[in-house]
Formats: sequence, C-alpha cells, structure tokens
Amino acid sequence: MDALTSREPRVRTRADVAAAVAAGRPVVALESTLIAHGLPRPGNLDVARELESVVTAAGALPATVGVVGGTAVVGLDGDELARLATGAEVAKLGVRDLGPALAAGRDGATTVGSTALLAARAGIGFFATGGLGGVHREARETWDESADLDALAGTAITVVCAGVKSILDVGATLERLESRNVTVLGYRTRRFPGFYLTDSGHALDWSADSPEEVAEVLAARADLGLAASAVVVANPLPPAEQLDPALHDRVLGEALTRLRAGGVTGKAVTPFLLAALHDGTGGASLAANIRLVRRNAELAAHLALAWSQRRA
Ligand code: PSU
Ligand code: MN
Repeated sequence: MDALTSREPRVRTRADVAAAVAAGRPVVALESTLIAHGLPRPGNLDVARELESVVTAAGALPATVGVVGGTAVVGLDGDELARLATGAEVAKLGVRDLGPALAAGRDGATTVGSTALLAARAGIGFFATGGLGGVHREARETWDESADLDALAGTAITVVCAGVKSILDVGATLERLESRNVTVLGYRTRRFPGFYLTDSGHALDWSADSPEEVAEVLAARADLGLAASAVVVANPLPPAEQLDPALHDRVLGEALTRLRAGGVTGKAVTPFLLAALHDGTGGASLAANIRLVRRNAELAAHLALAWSQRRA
C-alpha cells in the first residue's frame, strides 16, 4: 500500500481513488451486491470487470465498493473484486449490516444504500447501479421497503440507474422517493424507466438532456444547500434493447407465486426474484440487466466528467 492510500479505521480508499477525489477528477462508484447477489456466477466477475472498463473508457476512474475481511473498501483491487464475486461466504450488506460485518471481520457486498454511504464519505459524487431497491408489491402485508430509499434520502450522491427494479411496486416507490425529497431526473425522458423495460408506466416531472444539464441541477441544489440528499438520474434502456414486456409480465407473475409459496423473506427477496426472472426468461432478462448496468456506468462517467469540468 503506498503513501497516498487514505486509511481511516476500518475503511480504505484505493490510492488512485483518493488522489482523484482530492484533485477533483471524475470518479464513479460501483456497487458489489449486484455483482455478488444479483447476477449468476461465473459470469458475474466478467461483468464487474467490464463495468470498470466502461467507466475507464469514458474518462473517469471506477471505484467498486465492498467489504473485505472486515474492512470497507472504496476502490476494490482486482483480487478483492474476484473474492467478492466468487467467494463462498459473501454477505449482502445494507447500511445496518456494516457495523456487525466489520466487527466480525467478514466479507460482504454493499447494496445501493451502503455503497452510496461509503462512496459519499470518500468524497465521490457519482454512482452507477442497475435498479434501486424500493417498495415491494407485497409491502402492505410484509412491510418490505428497501433500505436504499432511506439511505438515498440522507446521502449526498448522484445515482444513475434504470429506475427501480420491476419486481417492485414502482408507483409506491416513486411516492416514497417524493416523501423523502429525493430528486428524480429522467435522462432524455419524462417517463420513469422500468428496469428491464423502457417505461414503467409512470410519468416524471423533471428530465435532463445532457450531462451539462444534470450538472446545472447539481449546482443549483448545492447553491441552495440542498446537497445532503441523493439525486436519482433515471436512464432507460432504448425500446429495442428492453426485455419483451409480455414475457416479463408472465415470468414475473410466476416468480411472485413461487416467492409466496417458498416463504422467502427479508434481503433474500430481491436476489430470489432476479434469479427467477433470469431462469424463466432463458437468460433474456440477464442480458437486459447487463446492458442496462453498462449504460448506467457509462452515463455516470459522463456526468462525473461534466461536473469536474464545470468546477475546473
Ligand atoms: N441493481 C441490479 N441488481 C441488483 C441490485 C441493483 O441490477 O441486484 C441490488 C442493489 O444492491 C440494491 C439491492 O441495493 O439490489 C436491493 O436489495 P433490497 O431490495 O433487499 O433492498
Ligand atoms: Mn427488502
């Protein structure tokens, strides 16, 4: 580890990431739960590496976040990334799990909420994922609402996503984002994307048509002192790249039936439904998932670049 690596107790920021943040150069955080728990092995490690390459090719520095042997790492190195993608005991860590996991010296993948928290603490302003967690369809009975929403309401970061996962109650999730004052911008659209689908069926009040327009919104928020909560930039798959909506609805219906029958609860729900979709669509949803995270990583890099140019 060289002298530049920034070390706080139990948190390590990779040296090049700390240097780029200090110099105001563009950095994009990536999360590890989508790699460790959202995508099937063994292809998941290739996707993790590819996302980093996409960010690099677009001119920003990637920093994948995760927990390795009880240390929270902002900017996993190649071996650490492989360890979280392929390890036998990699926990799924939301914000509330970080304390116990660090105390126990565990390995774990960070969710949108915990990645946003760790990235923002390290001074990173941009983050790409697939789809946010949100309010589940059974929430009236189960009270299952992703901790991502609460974390985003209290974390200063811009998150690029393809909306929220289509396994969720999208309308209820948008209502909660409104209640928690999370700004949502459609990227070149006023329709909220539906993760595997281009359009969730819900309208948005605001959109931005370029990285510079997003930067203008961030600057306005900063001037108002509103920068303590997240901005969600919702980036839809183009219609030609989405999953067939009829296939999506049919397979999701079956998956929800199996979820109820199987008694799956808590943080196992989202990985279960994603895997059921990937199996039930013969891999078509997996291909769409990989396409959308790649696009989000690329857009997040463009946003980070526009922001650092604006400030220079
Ligand atoms: N995006 C994807 N695949 C995923 C996720 C996002 O394309 O698996 C993960 C994120 O880490 C998000 C988590 O935080 O799903 C939501 O889990 P839950 O619903 O249990 O909060
Ligand atoms: Mn949940």
